[in-house]
Amino acid sequence: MTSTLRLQPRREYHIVVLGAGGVGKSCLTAQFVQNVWIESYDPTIEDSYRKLIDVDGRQCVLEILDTAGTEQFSEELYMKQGQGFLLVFSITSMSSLNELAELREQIIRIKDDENVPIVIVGNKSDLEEDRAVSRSRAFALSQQWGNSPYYETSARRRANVNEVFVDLCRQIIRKDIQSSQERNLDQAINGRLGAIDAQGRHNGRLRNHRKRPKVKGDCVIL
Ligand SMILES: Nc1nc2c(ncn2[C@@H]2O[C@H](COP(=O)(O)OP(=O)(O)OP(=O)(O)O)[C@@H](O)[C@H]2O)c(=O)[nH]1
Ligand SMILES: [Mg+2]
Repeated sequence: MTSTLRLQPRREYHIVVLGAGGVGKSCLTAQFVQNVWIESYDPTIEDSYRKLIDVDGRQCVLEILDTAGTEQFSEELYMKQGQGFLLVFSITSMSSLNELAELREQIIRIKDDENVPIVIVGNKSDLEEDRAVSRSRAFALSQQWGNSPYYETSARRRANVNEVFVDLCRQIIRKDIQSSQERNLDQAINGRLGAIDAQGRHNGRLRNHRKRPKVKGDCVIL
């Protein structure tokens, strides 16, 4: 029994970096993965990276997908595969913030999950003099989006870069542990039912507990 309840989380996590063109997705990713700063702007088609990190003593391999700012056909596929999403805008561009709403809706629809791990990232914080999005505006959005954490980063100065990836990774790990606990519990219950069946002693209460509600017309009988 205890062995079936032991947690065996997967250690490889898929992260997708999304946001409008030019907000700094590739620069953030390059700083995180390779510790380099890229001054030039070379629009991305699609790049992926792998990085091993330690999160609270747990070794995680991150598979990071750096996406194109412009809409791509592959979007749906990588949203399906992604377990956590960095939604990046530039603090110097209100329209880049506004573009995130649609991306978030798309993620939730495709994953069919309101609680997908997400971190909202306001990049280019070194350009304070060009700020077009106030902190309070971004915080309001983060609250509206179920308290998804909000960070301001500077890929140029390497500020808060590790933090956003680690926060996302922690959210994914939490979710991973939760779902493996649920799976194990389900297996334990099924195993118990199987054992009861094998002994020919059906326990009516347990069985009823797992019955789906009967639907008759508009009326649901629980
Ligand atoms: N000042 C400043 N400039 C930045 C920062 N991050 C990125 N940039 C600059 O912004 C431009 C675009 O950065 P990218 O990382 O290529 O942007 P992207 O989001 O990957 O763009 P697409 O691949 O087209 O979607 C580059 O010229 C970067 O040097 C930052 O934190 N501060
Ligand atoms: Mg890019």
